[in-house]
Amino acid sequence: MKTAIKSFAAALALTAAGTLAAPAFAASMSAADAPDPHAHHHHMMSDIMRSTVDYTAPAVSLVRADGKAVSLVHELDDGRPVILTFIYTTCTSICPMISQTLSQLQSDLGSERDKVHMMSISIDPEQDTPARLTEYARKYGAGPEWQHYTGTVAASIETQRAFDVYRGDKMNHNPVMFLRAAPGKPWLRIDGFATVAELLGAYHELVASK
Ligand SMILES: [Cu+2]
Repeated sequence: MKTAIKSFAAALALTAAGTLAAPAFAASMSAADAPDPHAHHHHMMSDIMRSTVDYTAPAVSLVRADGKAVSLVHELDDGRPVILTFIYTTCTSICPMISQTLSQLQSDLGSERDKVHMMSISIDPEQDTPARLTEYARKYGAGPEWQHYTGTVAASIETQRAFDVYRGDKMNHNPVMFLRAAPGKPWLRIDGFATVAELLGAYHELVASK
């Protein structure tokens, strides 16, 4: 499953970069998928893996895109449901899709968006200065409920490790989203490219069961 997601993400990355045409992408799928002309669409919809996990956020300080030094735990535990992900601004494959999904999610949440806290933490903090993150946030139309964070390399790695997303090199990262209804509740981890509808559904489920 993990391997399937990884190779799919890699193929998608190449497609997004325009270096692989659609037929090559189809050829990269397994033989079983090959006859299905909608193979990649099918995978877009279903290749996610949901798990419920108990992660403990480390006591690290991060720097928010507004330049303020903040405690990660404090940012997570302000009482609002949290939707958390990890990105870096120069990524040309996975992160633009994740950020576009979150951007659309904001719109689809409607008035509920004021009750949620969306957090994107940089896995490339040396490049991703607060100014860069501010520009990135603007590019995706991030509202006041969607914050971007950077900090020291050590703080970023410690955070990535705590959420089991650290893969050594930023180029090896995978698409993943974390949702939590309230402080003290477990996290719902969604590996793969969750659609806006899937995220919205998961969010409503979590909040309803709070
Ligand atoms: Cu990325």
